[in-house]
Amino acid sequence: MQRIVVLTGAGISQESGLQTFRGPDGLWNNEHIEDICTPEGFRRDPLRVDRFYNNLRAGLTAVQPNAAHLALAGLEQAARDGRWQGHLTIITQNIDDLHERAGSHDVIHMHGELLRLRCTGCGATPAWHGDCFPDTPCPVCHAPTLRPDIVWFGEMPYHMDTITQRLAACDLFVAIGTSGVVYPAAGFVDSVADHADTMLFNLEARSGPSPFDQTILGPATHTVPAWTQALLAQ
Ligand code: BJW
Repeated sequence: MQRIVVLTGAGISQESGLQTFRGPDGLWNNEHIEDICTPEGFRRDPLRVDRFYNNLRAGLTAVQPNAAHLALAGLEQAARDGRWQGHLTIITQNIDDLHERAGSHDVIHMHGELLRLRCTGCGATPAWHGDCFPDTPCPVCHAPTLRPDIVWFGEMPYHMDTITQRLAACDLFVAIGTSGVVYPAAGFVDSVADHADTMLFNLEARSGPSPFDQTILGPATHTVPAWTQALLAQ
């Protein structure tokens, strides 16, 4: 039985129409990261941060999963049907819901989810599809203490125990559409090097020596379906 862990980044959703973070058309070209993506930025100006994520949340309704998301969901389905003797875990750094909408079930959102809020008062994490503002009451405790349920810089990513276990048990680690600059995700490839093969699917080569055994360059909507089809044909 093959155990595959796939780590996805913003690049897998780029062809669905969502901006990546870095790069020429990156989401952060018009924002200072520290104003938006840190607990300090939210404390300084919660309205600005709420508006930033309200815009992203509204934009999610206009996009659809692409062929790369669908290919990964197809691989998971093939395992359930017995057409593929393996197990696939998706660890995503993305805050969108495109893996789930493509039909994937085993998805770990290590950086949180755009379609959830978190109450810093009572700890509730309600599903949320509309706007949120600093005076929006928590649906559970009614206090105005909601924030985006997103992991900002300096905060501990979610589900690290499960992630560590899945990485330790995998025999193939695949990263798709991620620049490899944000830790701890950027270190996963090194953590599996002694027991798993490693592959990177990315639009462009990263600078410097690669920690991956194999790198496949090109748009994820082409390269990822080609890879899953080859796996299923074995
Ligand atoms: C395509 C494509 C196509 C495009 N097809 N490919 C100094 C050294 C080392 C670490 C640190 C340090 N100082 C601070 C740290 C820690 C810090 C960190 O890593 N900082 C670095 C910037 C230096 N990390 C943290 O603070 C994390 N917490 C933490 O470390 O806690 C302590 C801890 C200790 C021990 C164990 C565990 C934890 C938290 C990080 C939170 C990140 N949150 C964000 C924002 C959430 C969403 C939002 O606000 O909107 O998550 S940051 C942002 O970057 C987002 C992403 O998930 C993350 C990664 O970005 P990603 O996905 O790689 O996107 P891009 O844009 O960078 O790259 C896209 C790639 O796709 C490119 O390569 C393209 O070529 C490619 N591509 N189109 C295929 N069609």
